Amino acid sequence: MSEQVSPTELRARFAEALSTLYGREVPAYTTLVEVSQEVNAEVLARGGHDAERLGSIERVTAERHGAIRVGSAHELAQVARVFGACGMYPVGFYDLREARPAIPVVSTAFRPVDRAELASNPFRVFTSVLVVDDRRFFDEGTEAELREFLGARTLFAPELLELADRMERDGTLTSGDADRFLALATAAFELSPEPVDREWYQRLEAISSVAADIGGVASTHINHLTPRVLDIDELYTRMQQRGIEMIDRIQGPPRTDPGHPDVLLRQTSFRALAEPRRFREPDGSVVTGDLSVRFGEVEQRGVALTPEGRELYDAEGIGSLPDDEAELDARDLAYYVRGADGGLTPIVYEDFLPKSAAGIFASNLTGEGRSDASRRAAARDAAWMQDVLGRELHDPYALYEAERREASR
Ligand code: OOG
Ligand code: NI
Repeated sequence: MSEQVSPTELRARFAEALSTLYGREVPAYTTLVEVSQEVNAEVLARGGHDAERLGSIERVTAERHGAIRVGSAHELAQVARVFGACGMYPVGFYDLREARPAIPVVSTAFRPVDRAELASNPFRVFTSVLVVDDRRFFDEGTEAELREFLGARTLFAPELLELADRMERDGTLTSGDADRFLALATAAFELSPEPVDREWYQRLEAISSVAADIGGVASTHINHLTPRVLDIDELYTRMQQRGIEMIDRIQGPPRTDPGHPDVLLRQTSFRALAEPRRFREPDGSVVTGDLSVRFGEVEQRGVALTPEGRELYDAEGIGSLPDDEAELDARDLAYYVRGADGGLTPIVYEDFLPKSAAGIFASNLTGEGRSDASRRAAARDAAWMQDVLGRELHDPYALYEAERREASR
């Protein structure tokens, strides 16, 4: 019998394959990974066991999140099958159209949902889908053109989807099939050499550079791949020292003082680097130009907040939360598991923050874009997304609750 591959192993290998691909495509990413690992080793040496309260060093070293953007409900449903094969399921609904500047997408994150799976490999992908019928961005003519363009492209080969479905059905693939899955899935997220139609791309870019990145090209690509670091302030300084210009701030809660708990998620990024791309000009000729759409990002994760904790944080800022873990737990503001000895272990925040995501998108725009708030919005919500995905859209709070309940039994 040939060797078998599990969804867990497939996920770890997929994350690694994308990391190799992205490092080849965006060399500054490799620097970011190196600096993250350097900082993590130092935090570990300094903090010992405490440094691993939010995840083992093995987990954190392998940990990545990616971001991808697709054009239609049909493409989103296919993405769900590819990630489903890797034990990654949709969690949460994010509406980036509410951001300033507004981005014409809604999003979810595919990730493992059980603690053991997260510990084995926590790979997650923030996935956005263009809202082509939102009149604040696209008039009827542009919507029709977008639908036609997106309807004519194929992001995922039928063979890839067939292998994905087999993995979901059987819970295993032969090693040969797993290799094939990985080759096809990784290639699906590679930057395409296919020429970009200059006129079409620029027309979309005037509305939103994210719309152009999605609907202006015939394939998709990872937009960024993000390592996890245990001290993002230290990383920020070191990247600047290496001559990599970071965006002006760290998104999310400010740094906490030593001994105080890290909460939620802190992120920072460096700007899109211009990458050579081929363009088809209106006269039919093909020339080389460049586009700046991809970038580097790094994250630091802290304890997950309960709905009450999150409400306080969103309304009043980090200062409104107690900086003592026992009190965060006693007032049910953050998720902790109480051990037999009474000690608290934080449940790490595994999701994203809409405000920070908006900041990450914004740091990556080539212009403000153009939208008309007086026109009709398209209805999109978690129920819409669940329907399109054809599978449960998990509520992040329900997952944290369940985890706390089970671990405390
Ligand atoms: C996604 C931006 C959001 C994050 O880490 O919050 C994101 C994108 O640029 O496609 O990745
Ligand atoms: Ni990101």
